[in-house]
Amino acid sequence: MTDTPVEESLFQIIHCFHQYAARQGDVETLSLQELQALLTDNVPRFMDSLGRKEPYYVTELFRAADKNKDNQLCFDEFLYVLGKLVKDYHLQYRRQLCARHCAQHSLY
Ligand SMILES: [Ca+2]
Repeated sequence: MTDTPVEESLFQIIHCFHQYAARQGDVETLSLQELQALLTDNVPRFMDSLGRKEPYYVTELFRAADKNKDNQLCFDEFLYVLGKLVKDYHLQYRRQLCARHCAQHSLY
């Protein structure tokens, strides 16, 4: 059975988490440096908006996601970051839909 596009995307996200988690230290968790690299390499659109390239942004995001304060993000904690990513891309999707609708109906 072939994966659906959504299943494929979910596997890609999980693979991406493990690929970066394996770079140093505990292979099941992300350090701050690993999270920084994961975001910079894989979600440039997210990082380009709202000054997220500032070092403090990823540090704050890491701190907020690290619920047990062990200075590492396990996969469950990473879901907090993923939630932020999905919300951001959903917003961009809605903006694009709106822009397309306005262009089709000559609303500019
Ligand atoms: Ca943690």
